[in-house]
Amino acid sequence: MATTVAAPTTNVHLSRWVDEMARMCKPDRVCWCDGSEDERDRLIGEAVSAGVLTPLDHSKRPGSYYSRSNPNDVARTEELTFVCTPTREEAGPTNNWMAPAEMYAKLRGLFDGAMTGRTMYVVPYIMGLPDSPFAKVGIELTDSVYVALNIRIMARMGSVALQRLGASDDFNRGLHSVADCDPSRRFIVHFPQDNTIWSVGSGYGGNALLNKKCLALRMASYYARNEGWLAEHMLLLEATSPEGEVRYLSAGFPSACGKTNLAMLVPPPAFDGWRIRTLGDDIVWLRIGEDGRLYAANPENGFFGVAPGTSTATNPNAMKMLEHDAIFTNVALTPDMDVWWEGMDGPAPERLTDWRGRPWQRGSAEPAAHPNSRFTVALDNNPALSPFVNDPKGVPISAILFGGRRSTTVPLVLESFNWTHGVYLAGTMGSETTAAKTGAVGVLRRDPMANLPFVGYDMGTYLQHWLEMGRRIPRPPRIFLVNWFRRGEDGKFLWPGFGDNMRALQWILDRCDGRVGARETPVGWTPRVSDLDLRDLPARPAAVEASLRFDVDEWREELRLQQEWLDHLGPTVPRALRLQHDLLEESLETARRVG
Ligand code: GTP
Ligand code: SPV
Ligand code: MN
Repeated sequence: MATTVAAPTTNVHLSRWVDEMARMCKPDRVCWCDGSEDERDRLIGEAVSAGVLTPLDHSKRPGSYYSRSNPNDVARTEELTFVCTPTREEAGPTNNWMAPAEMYAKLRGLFDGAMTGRTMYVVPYIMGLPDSPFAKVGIELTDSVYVALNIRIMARMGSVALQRLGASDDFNRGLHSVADCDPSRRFIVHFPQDNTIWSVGSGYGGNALLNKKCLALRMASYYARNEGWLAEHMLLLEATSPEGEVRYLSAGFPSACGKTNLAMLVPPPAFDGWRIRTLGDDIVWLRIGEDGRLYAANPENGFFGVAPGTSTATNPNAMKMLEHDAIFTNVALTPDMDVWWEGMDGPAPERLTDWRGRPWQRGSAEPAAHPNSRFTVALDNNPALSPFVNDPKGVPISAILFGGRRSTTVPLVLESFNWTHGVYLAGTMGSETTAAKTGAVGVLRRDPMANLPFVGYDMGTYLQHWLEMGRRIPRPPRIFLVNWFRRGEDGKFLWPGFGDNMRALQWILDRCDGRVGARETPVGWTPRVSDLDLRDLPARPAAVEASLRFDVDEWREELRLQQEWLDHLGPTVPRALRLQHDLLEESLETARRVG
């Protein structure tokens, strides 16, 4: 039975809830986290003794550790993620649902005694800046020291959160146990009416760090709809032109589709004088500011980024920020205790230990690092962090980008005609699936605003909320679609991507100021080749041309799939989006006839 340590809080709502959860989970010990450095060292010590973390060679990577998860637990499990609103309709057709009472009963069975022999860490945290009126306090009770250490990096964790909470009972109640890590007893469950999240059976990323996808997106989106703001799966960046103009962009791309990389972009040499600085790489909260612009803020305090593909060539800022005080999960280990993953600089070492702990040799058929292997580091590690990341007001955004992985159809960049058209393009956007979630990779699925797995209520209602937000923002940002992943007939990417995405960003910023030309297609504005600055681009002109191409037949098929998607979403889909679909269909037919 739990030996409850005196809680370092006089908040009775909190101490009563912790006692109640401890009575159910029956941990051997309850440990309240204060967020101090002493505590971090102690927790790391516990994690190392338990074999949860392995120290890397601290002469190469000071303060850095390695972690390997259960091979059955390497990505978010969307099929086991539930939104338990009182009615099924509130959760809508894109969320799994069960009646709250039934779900609580089922989960109580799984949590009963789940922490026997373990420590229950009480992890208080804040999403948002501690002095922001919009910040949200959560408490996660977890039997995973890995989770406690990751939240310490990803959020403002410890006493700062208890201070902010005071005597209030307005905090998210998160309960998490890895339990026996059996996928048949794994559930990630949201109860929006109770501000409660229960997650059992997984220790991985978005399944277990309840502050992140669960609170800052699913729960937050539910509250945002009622309160008139947006919680989005987006990066946030600052672009400074050679003339010194500073502008902000946010971009919603699905998991493992390029947010971290775009947020940390280093412009190519031809863009001398341009500077991109990062504010966030995964989650953005957006609110209408007093001056009528849309303001964005990153509620997180760290990065939980995809390792494979990260190199000095693709993302030098990420490589620099990983030099110290990082946790690496499911990458490969070198014989001299450093990390490696596919796509890192240089050839693969001859021998490695793969993400499952097995010996691996160069040329082996299987990857050494899991495709969804990740790093965890603090925002402060980023050498190109915007100073405005700590501004509680957030930053005013000029444009919102949406995009995904599309081997066909979607041009490099497409500007919407207006807000409703932008919401249509984003709300019907498709992307090929990645290793960030369990299941098949490379399957085209619709992913509205890149937020399909993270909207905590009915999707049609969410799209209506986006339309209404447009009406309420006096000076709305422009909406663009981008696609870095179009392929040629040889199956290769047509566009070099990464730093060269600056060329698309420049066009986008110039469009916002009416400074550059475009070609009108039936589905939006695209740049002509001559509208882009392509100096020193490492790509063939024919490939660039192909990446910008609008094809009537591809778009007829796209419109058909978009129609199917709207039908699937059902009666709550806004009428404006159905009418927008019909208008686009009509424009395409005209284009086909007239050429
Ligand atoms: P989550 O953390 O899962 O939400 O993902 P993310 O959107 O931050 O994705 P990230 O930037 O980590 O990129 C995922 C993968 O896409 C990595 O392997 C990158 O190397 C690759 N990638 C990113 N940008 C580009 C690009 O412009 N072109 C190409 N070809 N690949 C890219
Ligand atoms: C994603 O899958 O979109 C991620 C990683 O950013 S996780 O935190 O696991 O959700
Ligand atoms: Mn993400």
